[in-house]
Amino acid sequence: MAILPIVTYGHPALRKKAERVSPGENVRDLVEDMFETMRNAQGIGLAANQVGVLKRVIVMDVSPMEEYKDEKPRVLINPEIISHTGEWELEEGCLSIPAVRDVVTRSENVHIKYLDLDFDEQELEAEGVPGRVILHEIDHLNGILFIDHLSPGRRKFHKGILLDIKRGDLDIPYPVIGSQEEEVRNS
Ligand code: GNR
Ligand code: NI
Repeated sequence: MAILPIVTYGHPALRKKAERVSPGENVRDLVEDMFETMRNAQGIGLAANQVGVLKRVIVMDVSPMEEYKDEKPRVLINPEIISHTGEWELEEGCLSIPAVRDVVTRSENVHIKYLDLDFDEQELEAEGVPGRVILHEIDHLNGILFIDHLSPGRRKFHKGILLDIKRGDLDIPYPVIGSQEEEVRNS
């Protein structure tokens, strides 16, 4: 078990499309580390891109929220959206973009299929916050961040803090790898 550093805004892994996991591949250790990393950072979802691993793996646990305290932790491997309906606005945040929060409009209900840790196919219909987290995390697997859904005006509003994150000038209360470290390593 290990807490992995979370990659922050500006790191190339956040802009890459993660690859499907092939059945039989061992992702158990990765999943365990992702849960530990997510909980240490007090997040309710995490996509593998956020720990620099380009595989289509998501962990989520919304049970810290009073309204969802009975929800079980979930592992979603190779998730696919079957259908989605409705529309609602919710303020989102992202462990890779700390200190930025803004309202995003997404579908309200989402029907997905995915593989569980035993590579058995599962289906899930989610709404509310669980549905929201699923859509946020599937975006990550496709290299998309929640700020991409904001209007140009709202993005401009966050420009300063985004630059701070990229420069590594922000104090973040959990282990991270910024774009700086990546540049150093590649040079
Ligand atoms: O912890 C998180 N909270 C959250 C709140 C509203 C919408 C989405 C999220 S996911 C986020 C953790 C994260 O960055 N996952 O990628
Ligand atoms: Ni996120």
